[in-house]
Order: sequence, then structure tokens, then C-alpha cells
Amino acid sequence: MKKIITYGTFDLLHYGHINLLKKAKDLGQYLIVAVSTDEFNKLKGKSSYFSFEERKFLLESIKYVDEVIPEKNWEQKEIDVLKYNIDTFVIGDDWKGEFDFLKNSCEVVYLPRTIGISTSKIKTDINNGGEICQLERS
Ligand code: C2G
Repeated sequence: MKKIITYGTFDLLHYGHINLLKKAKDLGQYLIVAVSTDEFNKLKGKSSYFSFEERKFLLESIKYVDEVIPEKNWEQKEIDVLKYNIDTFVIGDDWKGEFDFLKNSCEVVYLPRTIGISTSKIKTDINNGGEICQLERS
């Protein structure tokens, strides 16, 4: 059984996240998502709308996701790869090259980000009296 792992905040879950999780799962049979804790988000300079528990619950509800663990720091990845017997580390290509050090322990795959959507875009659009979805526009 090929085991995949990916890491992220996954706030205001959107189809860009789902695309990544689907493509990650397509690379194997078991997908672990390490979701950033609220404390680690602060270290990353991010504040999320949903709490760690809420983001964990949302991710556990996705059919592509088999297990959700906390991402508490930058250093845990190598330990996680060994602890969970991971074959492939996956993350969006906005991180391209940042995690090549993991190539000593597993395959490293950077997947193309979904264009046109992001958590910050959602927040900006809503704050600006927001663009509404296509259906309502027509
Ligand atoms: N993503 C994507 N397409 C988007 C938006 C996000 O493919 N339009 C991907 C990102 O590349 C990442 C994942 O969805 O692989 C989660 O995105 P974030 O929650 O923004 O994660 P990030 O803050 O980049 O945290 O240790 C790694 C960090 O925890 C990654």
C-alpha cells in the first residue's frame, strides 16, 4: 500500500485544496494530511478563520483523506515520513524545491496549484462586496 503525506493550513476549504488532495490520493492508496495547528499557523505568519479542530474535521470528511494529523512545526516532516512509513511527500508547487531534503527518505512531488482560487482571495472578494459565483451572475 503506497502511503502519501501532505501538509498545510487548509483554511476556508476550497476546490484548490480538493484538487490537490485528489491528485495526491491518485498517487497511492492511503493519504495522510498534516494540518497546521493554530500555534504553528502563528509561526507561519498565518491566522485562520477555522480553528485546528474545525479544519481537521473538514479534512476528515473528504473522501480522498484517510488520516489527519497535526502539523506542529517545520521539523516534523522527516520524522513523519519514517513514523508513518511514507512513500511520497506531496505539496503544491508554490513550495517547489523547499522540501527536496526529503528526497533522502521518500519521493517528493510538487503539484501545480489550482489557478484563480486561494483562501486570501476568498477573504478579499467577500470584504470587497465579493464577486459571487457564476450561477448567480447569469
Ligand atoms: N493549494 C493548491 N491550489 C490552490 C491553493 C492551495 O494546490 N489554489 C495547495 C497548496 O499548494 C498546499 C495546500 O493546497 O499544498 C494547502 O494550502 P495552504 O493551506 O495554503 O498550505 P500552506 O500554508 O502553504 O502550508 O509545511 C507546509 C505548510 O504547512 C504548507
